Amino acid sequence: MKVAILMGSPNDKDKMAPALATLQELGVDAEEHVMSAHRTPAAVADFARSARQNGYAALICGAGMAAHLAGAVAANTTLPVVGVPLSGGALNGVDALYATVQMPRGVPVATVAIDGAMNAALLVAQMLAITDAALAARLDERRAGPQAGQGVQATQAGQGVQATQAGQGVQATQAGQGVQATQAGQAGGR
Ligand code: C2R
Repeated sequence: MKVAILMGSPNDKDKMAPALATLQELGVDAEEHVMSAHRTPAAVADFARSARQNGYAALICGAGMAAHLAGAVAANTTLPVVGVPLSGGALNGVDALYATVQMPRGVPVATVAIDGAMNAALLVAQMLAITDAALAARLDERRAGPQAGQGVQATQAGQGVQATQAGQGVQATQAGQGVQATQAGQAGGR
């Protein structure tokens, strides 16, 4: 079983890099491909339609602006599709968020936060771990680690030490959203 990480443009690579890095860190086989529902629609449909028979277990799709990639992929497969709206353009990702998350009934795309490539990878890994006890153990170990579930990549992106300093480190993991969020009445609010 492997995971496809699709993105609409080669210019999305940096923002999508945490998905590949996180899956590799967890020992999940993953591949990146650039394709676009707008620019290469036939390639997107072909890839999605043949994904299951080609051994993919899930598809992560990152795109910015008028982000139709995840939806176009979901239209052509019943494998799980996780969408990553990407920042950029005049609306800085809000357009991509709405385009990705607001799918019509019957064709789901599980949408993570704007630029949430790492969470997309973790969500897919958690799906695969339903039937993979060794992967589940690696996820548990990672969640219990000093990076509060954010792993090595967060540190590389400057989110490791800073998040801990802001009170979002180990305590945040233990409490879900951390002591500060609870004090502000935001725990469980979303
Ligand atoms: P370029 O930088 O290549 O012009 O792309 C890409 O994901 C990128 O964020 C600008 C933005 O257009 C996005 N794009 C989509 C799709 N294809 C490309 N949203 C799609 O299929 O949805």
